[in-house]
Amino acid sequence: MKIRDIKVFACCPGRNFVTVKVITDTGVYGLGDATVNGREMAVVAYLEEHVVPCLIGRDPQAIEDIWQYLYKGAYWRRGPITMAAIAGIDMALWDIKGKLADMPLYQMLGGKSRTGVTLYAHANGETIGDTINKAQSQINQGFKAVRLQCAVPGLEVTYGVLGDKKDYYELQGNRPLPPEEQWSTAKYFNMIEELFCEARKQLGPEVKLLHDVHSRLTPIESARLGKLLEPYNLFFLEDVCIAENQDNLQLVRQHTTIPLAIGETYNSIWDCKELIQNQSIDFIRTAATHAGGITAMRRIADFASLFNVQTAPHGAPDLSPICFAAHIHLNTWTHNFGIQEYVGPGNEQVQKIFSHDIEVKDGLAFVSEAPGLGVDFDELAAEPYPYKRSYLPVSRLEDGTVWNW
Ligand code: KDG
Ligand code: MG
Repeated sequence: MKIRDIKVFACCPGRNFVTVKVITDTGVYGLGDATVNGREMAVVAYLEEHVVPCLIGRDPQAIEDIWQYLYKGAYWRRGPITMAAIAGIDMALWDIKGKLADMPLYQMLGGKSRTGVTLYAHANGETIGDTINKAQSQINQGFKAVRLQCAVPGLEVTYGVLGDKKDYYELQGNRPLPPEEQWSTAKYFNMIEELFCEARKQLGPEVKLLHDVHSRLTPIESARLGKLLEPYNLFFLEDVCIAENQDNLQLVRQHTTIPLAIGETYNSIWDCKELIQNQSIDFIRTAATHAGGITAMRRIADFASLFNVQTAPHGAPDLSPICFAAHIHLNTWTHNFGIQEYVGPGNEQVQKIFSHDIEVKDGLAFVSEAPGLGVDFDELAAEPYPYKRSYLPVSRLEDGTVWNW
């Protein structure tokens, strides 16, 4: 069996997705997600110019060899673009293997560790009351875990909450240049404790509450936040400070027992290694699309299990339903799985282009029994929605200093 062709699609049914389709000489094909938000076409070029020509004619069943060939063989290892390109191919090859074996991916990984995958929903509000109402409505729909993000009074736009009240916080139409947003740590601290204090009072002790700081704080401010929020029993605090200097997390750890989650921007097991083996975190948030595919996620999960770190894959809307499907398989298998981020099934066009039968009920996702990943991509349905240039926002302090977004 040989790889006959590899097609790379960039489409924008409301937001951009890069989809890889590996086609074999038997007609069996596999799909992968290679989306890097705001840098999509860099991955397309990397794949089309540097990866696809090397893979035509190869055995699609040699997943490990192809993974190592693309990783070690490039000389330039790691980085978001390289690893997303590898991930797109790797997912597609696992999809093909599952179709050939007539088995869903989770079975090939080792079978079920659980029946359903716990999801956390989002509640993004303009005020504390608004955020809590939105969380209540997620709880009413059956979610047992909700991430709370609230607008910071005095700032026009806050991460997770759009001033213009659109559905989500990033791509909104075709923005020619990155939008700029303001950040004030002092203003944030004036709001954040009350949000969780009120949420616990009104939502009760059972619901799992989470929060994403999106790397806005310094390590010592992070430690302060951890201590402030400890009484409200968060499930985890995410990206409390920047991820590059991993000693930051040790400093936070010395001051607080709040569970810490990090890793959505990490590209490889090497980015997670110190944090996991030093037990500086409780949850590793790598995504299949950004950390090198299923082959890499499997390795990260197993490594994390040695140190009691659980997996909590990133699940923002810039990861396509192909990645979501891969995560549901991985999470069904991974014994040390913690929780999966979930922002809903996407708009009508997304659902039409990427079809699957993953059931979401009572805050749990139930894996597809279809062979491979169990998701399909409708090329014709994607055609009317070509790629649109779009960027994540850039953050500045009130005095104009560029900050972490
Ligand atoms: O592309 C970046 C987004 O996916 C990110 O901002 C979302 O932090 C995020 C999250 O936890 O969903
Ligand atoms: Mg995040």
